[in-house]
Amino acid sequence: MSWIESKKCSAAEAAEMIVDGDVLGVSGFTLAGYPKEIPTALADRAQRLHDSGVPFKITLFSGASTGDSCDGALARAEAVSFRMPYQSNPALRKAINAGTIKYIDAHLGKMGHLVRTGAVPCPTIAIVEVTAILPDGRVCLSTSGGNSVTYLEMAPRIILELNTRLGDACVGIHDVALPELPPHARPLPIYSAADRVGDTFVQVDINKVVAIVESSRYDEVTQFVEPDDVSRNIGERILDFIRFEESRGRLPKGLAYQSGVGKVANAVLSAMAADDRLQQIDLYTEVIQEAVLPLLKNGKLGVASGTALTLSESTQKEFVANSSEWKKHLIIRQQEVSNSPDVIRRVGVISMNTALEMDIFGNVNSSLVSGSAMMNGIGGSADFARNCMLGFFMTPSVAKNGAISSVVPYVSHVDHPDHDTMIFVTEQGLADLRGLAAEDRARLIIRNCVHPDFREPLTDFLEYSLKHAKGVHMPLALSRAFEMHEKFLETGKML
Ligand code: 0RQ
Repeated sequence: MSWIESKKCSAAEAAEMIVDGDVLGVSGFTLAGYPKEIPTALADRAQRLHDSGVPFKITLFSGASTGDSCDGALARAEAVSFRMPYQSNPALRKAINAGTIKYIDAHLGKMGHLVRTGAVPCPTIAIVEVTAILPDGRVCLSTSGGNSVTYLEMAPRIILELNTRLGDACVGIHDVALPELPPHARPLPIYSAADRVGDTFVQVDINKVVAIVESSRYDEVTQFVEPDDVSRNIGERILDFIRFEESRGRLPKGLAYQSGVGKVANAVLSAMAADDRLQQIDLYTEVIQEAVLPLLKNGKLGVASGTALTLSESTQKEFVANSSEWKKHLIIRQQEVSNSPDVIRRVGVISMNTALEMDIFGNVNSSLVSGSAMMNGIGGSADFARNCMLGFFMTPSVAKNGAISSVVPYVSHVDHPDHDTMIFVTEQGLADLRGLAAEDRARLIIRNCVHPDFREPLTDFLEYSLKHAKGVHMPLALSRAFEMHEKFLETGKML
């Protein structure tokens, strides 16, 4: 019997190999390419142990968010004590905000580096979804690169979830390489989104493989929803601005695009696909999401380089059916590479990410509602925002049917400081903050981006601050910085 056949077992048997206190390094990034059968079986096992009074919790490291059969199932079974570096699951989010799961949201480009340098615990077991295992121990990763290579290299034990649903569709899309560690690390020679520097397969030490579990489950990604008017409006403003910058000679041809998660990010990609004036473009991004497909189908996509291919079930089937054509346009990298500051600067990226809230001075909060309740995390947005050539933060000007202004006097949590932000966009308009001092930034943001209902209170705050703040360089009156947030917490409305 081959070593591969000898390691095959059921998900329940593999789950028995995981012990209380294990640190799991799982594949998966933005709902793509995570193990499904094993975490579900592990959640069942944890539930049974808890029912009989036996404690059982694990630490869960991933690339980014995983689907409900991993993050959701384990959170509902109360099987997770600690989670890094990104999530978007409602059950997990609830436990994080209730304080029953400790969570650190980290820059996604840095997570692998933290593990490789010993700054966070080394995974005791890697659980990675693959689509092929070769007799010599090489494996083909599935729909995400994430931190899978790091976890496979670092963990002393490996469980492979061999998913057959994708056939050989993923063979050839991966570019398997990691940056060298300092000191004196040499650069990865990636100069454009299309450059490949690594191998297609990952070499695994077969002596570390303790189990192989077969699966045919799809990534749990919801169906793409067409953009609403507000999102479409924001997308069109961004494209108009890019054209304006190009016409002034301030943007060289050939920059690649990065687009974040969420409905507004999808709308921008849809607007690009529909724009007749847009020539072929490359993406150097992290999530290659469904909205990229119209670009591919109408011949506008050169190469999309990312670390995850996040597709709904029906589109995963389409990918399998057309993989030989799609593969010409797709490169999946490890997230230390897709989100590498060094590479992002060299390639030259136009970056577009969504904010929860922005302030009149240029700071952005992407992660914490009212400064304390975790939404998803910072994700890779800062890897791109700080290192891009041109960076947009976008959001509808109001949330919760107008009860909340997305532009506030001062953000309740800073993910992206004013030093890292360039252009704010809402459906009201766009503010180019580059080269503007604090008071000028504030006046432009209030004039161009704020919903009419909130322009007066924000102007009032600015005028008060100019009179009462300790200095006028950054006119921020501390006593009133959070009065809109406090009002919302007290009454459910910021006004
Ligand atoms: O709540 O679902 O209860 O209605 O926040 O907001 O408008 O649906 O926006 O889906 O585009 O997500 C920032 C969360 C936006 C996302 C965020 C409420 C709003 C709604 C969601 P409901 P929308 P989207 C690449 C880059 C950080 C990571 C990142 C995100 C819910 O884009 O996680 O950029 N970004 N990664 O009602 C209170 C406010 C609010 C608010 C909106 N000011 N206060 N609630 N909401 N604004 C990918 C990766 O890194 C993996």
